[in-house]
Amino acid sequence: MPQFATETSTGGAFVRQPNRFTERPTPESGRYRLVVSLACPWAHRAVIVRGLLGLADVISLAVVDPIRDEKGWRFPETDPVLGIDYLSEAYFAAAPDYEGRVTVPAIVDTQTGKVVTNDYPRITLDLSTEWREFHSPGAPDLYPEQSRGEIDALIEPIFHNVNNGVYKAGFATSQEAYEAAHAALFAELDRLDARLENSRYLVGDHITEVDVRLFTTLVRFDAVYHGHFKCNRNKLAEMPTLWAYARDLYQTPGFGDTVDFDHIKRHYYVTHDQINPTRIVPAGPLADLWNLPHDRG
Ligand SMILES: N[C@@H](CCC(=O)N[C@@H](CS)C(=O)NCC(=O)O)C(=O)O
Repeated sequence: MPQFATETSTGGAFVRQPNRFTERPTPESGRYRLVVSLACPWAHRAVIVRGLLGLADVISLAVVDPIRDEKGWRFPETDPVLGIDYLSEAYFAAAPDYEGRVTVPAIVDTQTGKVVTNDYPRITLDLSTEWREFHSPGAPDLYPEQSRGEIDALIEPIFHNVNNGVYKAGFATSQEAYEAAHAALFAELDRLDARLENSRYLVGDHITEVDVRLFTTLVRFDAVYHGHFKCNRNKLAEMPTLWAYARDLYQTPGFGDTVDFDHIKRHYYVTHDQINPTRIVPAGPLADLWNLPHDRG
């Protein structure tokens, strides 16, 4: 029987499983379905990039229920396009012996019903570079060739210290592992805060892939990571530059309109029994704060 293990811990330190499905879909309009949870920061990247590039009519979107049950990610109703109730069905269609975790985001081939890729870092880069012929006119270049070195150099520490860093803090089962993750996280946020004092975005004058990747963690920070994952040296709202930067992105079309705080909070607080056994979902913070003026630009 396949296991639906949640994130694992080794020696007290959180270890993320490698992505199993790494095929790269050949771009074709109407063929693929992007399956996401609006709670998930890795899936959220793909939702934002798909929207910014104008691919909404090219790749359809399916949103799972934010609470995984014992069979994993479930569609609120049988998915009208794929005709399945659980995302795992698309994984097993591709690999009947699959024993890894069934994760979002996943791209499913609507012709075969099989998952093609759950390789989340590749998915967004491919949407930018391989799906260009389907981008809407005037779509932003989120991964411009001349800036790739700089973008990649930032993606790396942001992944380890921030995107995955919050999970390392939250899922640590030893004090040392937690403290190491917490320290690395805030050291990185301090560096980013300083970097953003003199520039609106992380690289150049335009939004790029790395802004999207940082945003999906920042937008969850005060609602979830600060309390639930104990990332609490301070709140995002107490780091003026980073907080204004995050609000600036939030107020940019294609960002804030993809954020679902209800899914985000219910997923984390209800799903991680070891961390929050009561499953109480906190009432705050106020989502309205995200619409405060940011004075950047
Ligand atoms: N596929 C990646 C990243 C995506 C990921 O972790 N997604 C989470 C939601 S945020 C998920 O689907 N978890 C399902 C599970 O652990 O069973 C991984 O395995 O590390």
